[in-house]
Amino acid sequence: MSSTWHILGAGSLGSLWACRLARAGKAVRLILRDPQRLASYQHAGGLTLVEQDLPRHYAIPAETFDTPGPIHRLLVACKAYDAAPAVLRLAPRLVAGAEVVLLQNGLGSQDEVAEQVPHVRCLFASSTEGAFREQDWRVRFAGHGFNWLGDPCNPSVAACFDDLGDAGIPAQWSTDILTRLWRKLALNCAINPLTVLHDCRNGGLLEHLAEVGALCDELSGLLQRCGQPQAAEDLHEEVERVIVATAANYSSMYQDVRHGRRTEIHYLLGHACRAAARHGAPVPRLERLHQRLVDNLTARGLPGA
Ligand code: NAD
Ligand code: KPL
Repeated sequence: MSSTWHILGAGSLGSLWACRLARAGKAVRLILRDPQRLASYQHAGGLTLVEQDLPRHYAIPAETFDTPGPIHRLLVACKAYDAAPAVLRLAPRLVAGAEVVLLQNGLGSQDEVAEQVPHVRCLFASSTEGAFREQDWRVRFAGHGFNWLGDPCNPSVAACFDDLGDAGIPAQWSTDILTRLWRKLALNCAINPLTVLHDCRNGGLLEHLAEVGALCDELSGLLQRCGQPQAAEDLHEEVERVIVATAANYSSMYQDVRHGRRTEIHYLLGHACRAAARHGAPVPRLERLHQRLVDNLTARGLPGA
């Protein structure tokens, strides 16, 4: 198996991972959307990663979907709604047993990808690192955090995992990655939609703690019904802790909406509501919240899914 990392999605997190892997001497290749994007990238001459105000340039090679050649190791770093269609285009190049790391927030997109490429090993990731694009091909590392990777179908550590340590990417192999993803999803469901609806920073929810608490109760019940009791433990307390600790920040969903970008609602609140329906769990508050958010997004001309 080749150890070259192909990176699909040269946005915020994709660039952050690509630059760290490349500077550790790992072979990295970016997969760009089309020849126009490739030309724009080649004109820039590489990616720039800004860390602690210091920009550094990385001349990482790039290609498009149509470039021939097998892929053994793929990092999927696009948004949840783009992941499955993008991976499908690469399916013919992915060798049997290739390792595919899925960086998407929320749940649902990982299964969509796995359905498209049953011949590869999908590794689910949950990241608390923060990065954003300052301009095309230039990304700022904004918040140190951590990454958990795991495979819900196979507890053995993936071969690609050692590269992360070598590259200084803080990560742990997790045998309960679904629990981690559910917990993060629940936190995001309790905080992010309300920040959009109340048009506030995370700290603004301190004025709506009853509403937050009622959502946490429903989310905890849902997690139990979905066989994720650990993800439900002390959820309400952690949500309040996160609201206080990130009081000055705008949630990721708030920022998407503010910049007129499509949100990942389908893989967050949408996933929670679909899971509730499948398990026959009544979640009237989550459903009402989902409807209010869809209405709000639609009124702004943004997709409600
Ligand atoms: P982003 O929008 O900055 O980057 C996504 C990139 O994928 C873009 O450059 C886009 O052009 C590219 N892309 C989309 N479809 C493509 C295709 N078909 N072919 C090639 N490229 C394609 O997104 P991001 O912020 O890096 O987020 C990626 C995922 O990571 C999301 O699910 C997000 O929720 C999650 N996440 C992000 C952060 C963060 O700080 N940015 C933190 C934690 C989790
Ligand atoms: O992850 C977050 C986000 O903004 O997406 C936090 C800060 C936890 C709020 O849900």
